[in-house]
Amino acid sequence: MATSNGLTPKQRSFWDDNGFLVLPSVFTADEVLRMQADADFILELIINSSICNQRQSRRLDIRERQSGGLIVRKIQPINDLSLVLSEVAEDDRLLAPMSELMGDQPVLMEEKLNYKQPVRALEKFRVPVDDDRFPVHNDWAYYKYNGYPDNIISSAITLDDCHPGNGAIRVFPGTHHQHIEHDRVRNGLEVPQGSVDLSTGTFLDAPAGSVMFFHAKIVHTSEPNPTPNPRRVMIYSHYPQQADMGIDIRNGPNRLRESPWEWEYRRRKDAGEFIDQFRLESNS
Ligand SMILES: O=C(O)CCC(=O)C(=O)O
Ligand SMILES: [Fe+2]
Repeated sequence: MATSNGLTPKQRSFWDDNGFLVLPSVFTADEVLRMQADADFILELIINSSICNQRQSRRLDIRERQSGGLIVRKIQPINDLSLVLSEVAEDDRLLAPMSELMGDQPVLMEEKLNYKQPVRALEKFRVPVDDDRFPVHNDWAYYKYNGYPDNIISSAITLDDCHPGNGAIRVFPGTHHQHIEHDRVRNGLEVPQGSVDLSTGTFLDAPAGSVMFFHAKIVHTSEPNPTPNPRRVMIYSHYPQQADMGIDIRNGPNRLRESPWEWEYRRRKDAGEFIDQFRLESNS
């Protein structure tokens, strides 16, 4: 039987035990198309404005694959660039179950769009030879430096079908019960070797439009996406209102730093002084 906000007792106890919960196909095919279109818009905007301004946007995480070619790992933050995606952050289909799991009103803390999207060679980018994996970590290892509480909930919305073959997120159930101190590694922070059994884990294996809620302390990772197609996941993180942490303390400064460069690009483009050099082949 569903509770008032729609989660069943079974779903709630699954969350308590495991630290994550997947709700398949929450968003309709039309809504997914609109989110994909805005993901494309943001990708073209950030790459073209980086080329136009001859400086790489701080929003853009792009790497050169060992096998050659560039891959966009993520763009962060993004809500100030998309009405569709900023509205999803407030959607009741996210907030109602989340407030039930959190026991408080969720407040948006930050958001990112993890693309894992190969892009055609652009000589303009001098980027490290690396890949699009995410180390074995929990997100609170990062958030705690800003004094955030450890009961933040993130929601990962699949914009493409996700499966073990395209670099899907893999979570390690139950690891949210006890925080593991992380080591610094090349790509950020990682749990020490041997602290989590890497032969285990549950893949976010779900069609586009699904939602996975995950606890800030649950350990997770993802392997590179070996396919030629994007593996896009939109991730919003909300903190409990009682923490009263203000607005966007981790990413606010980068929005302010990047916005004038994006406007400069738009003005030069509108004036015919700059022609876009990057176009996605088709709007997916
Ligand atoms: O998108 C993924 O595969 C994992 C992302 C992740 O763990 C993060 O952005 O913190
Ligand atoms: Fe993460």
